[in-house]
Amino acid sequence: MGKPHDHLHQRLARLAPARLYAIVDTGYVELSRVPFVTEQLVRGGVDLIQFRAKKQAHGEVAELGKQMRRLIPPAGPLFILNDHPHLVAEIGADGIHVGQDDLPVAEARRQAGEGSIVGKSTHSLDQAIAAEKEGADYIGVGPIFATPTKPDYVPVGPPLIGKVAAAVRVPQFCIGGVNESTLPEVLTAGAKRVVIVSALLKSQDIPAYCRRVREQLVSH
Ligand code: TZP
Ligand code: MG
Repeated sequence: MGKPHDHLHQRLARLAPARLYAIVDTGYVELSRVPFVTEQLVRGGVDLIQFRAKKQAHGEVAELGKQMRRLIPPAGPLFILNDHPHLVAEIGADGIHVGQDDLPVAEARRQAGEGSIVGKSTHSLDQAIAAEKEGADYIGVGPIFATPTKPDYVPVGPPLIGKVAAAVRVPQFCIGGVNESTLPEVLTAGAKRVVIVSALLKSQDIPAYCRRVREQLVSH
């Protein structure tokens, strides 16, 4: 107990059954509402919460991240930071998420702490296979559909989901334009796990939205 390897092992055990991943994205959530939205996602029972603050300065990310950490119970959702691997330990997050243009997985883990989960975004079958080989603990696959949350990306479409599932073992979270209406198509394409950003953040009742999505995820 207490060694980085044990921490990672325990975190991976919590990651394995995860199905629903939410992102607190400051492009949608005013900074003053970050704590409230975090609480609502915890109440909704999401399995992972990522903090994504593309426009905030380092110090602000650290402050908000620490606030979020206090609201996310230790046995609750895994808490993943987007970018800023060197803030993971200070915040007490469980891991780091990197994109294709960010640090390699091993370097991100070294900076975040060896007990940290590392997730990576992928946008093709080749990238998905490469991310697993590189040591990513989970991957994001998308954007499945066109989405204003990531406007510059060409959607990969649902057919990629089955191809990745057949080629990769680490958990795969389908992302991009996923919401309670598009979820049936994503599940039919072979998805078991999803990330939902704007649909959750814009919902008037986040816990209820989470419950409806989980109902679909488990009953498929
Ligand atoms: N990476 C691929 S799509 C995406 C990210 C961060 C955004 C998904 O957001 P939304 O609002 O769920 O479509
Ligand atoms: Mg990044």
